[in-house]
Amino acid sequence: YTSKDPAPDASRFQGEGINFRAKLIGIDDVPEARGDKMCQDTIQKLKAMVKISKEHKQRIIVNVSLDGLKILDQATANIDHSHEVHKISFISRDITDSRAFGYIYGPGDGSHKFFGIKTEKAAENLVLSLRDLFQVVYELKKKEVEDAKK
Ligand code: I3P
Repeated sequence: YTSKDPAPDASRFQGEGINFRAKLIGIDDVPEARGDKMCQDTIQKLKAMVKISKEHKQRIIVNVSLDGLKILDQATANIDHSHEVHKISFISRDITDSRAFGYIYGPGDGSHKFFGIKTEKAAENLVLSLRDLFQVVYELKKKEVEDAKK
């Protein structure tokens, strides 16, 4: 992304934002804030654990808004996780599965957690929305800084 590209439409992230139906593959501690290989290994490990457990994955809603990314339980609508944009350090496609992706969240204490997600439709829709959200938040922040200088 460069500043020459048109800024994505911010309005779709305002208010309630956008909801994606998905399932939670799993959550795991990871040592680094970023890394494709680390994410690919972790999502494979989480998928293997789901297989062994023989349990159904939890059905979730992934909500994407200016607040960041929220994971809600589909059955209860309870917000299980809420992750601000600036605490998400990495997004990773699952190269073996077009319906899966993961991201790394850092609460700010130096630890990092990987969230593995299986989307109902192509994961690309959600990944591209997240990329747009990051640009929108970046532009808003930049504008805020510029306005403060005036
Ligand atoms: C899968 C199987 C899994 C299900 C998965 C299906 O079908 O029903 O139990 O995961 O859904 O694709 P198959 O046996 O034909 O491979 P959950 O039980 O965790 O929902 P998914 O594709 O959404 O992961």
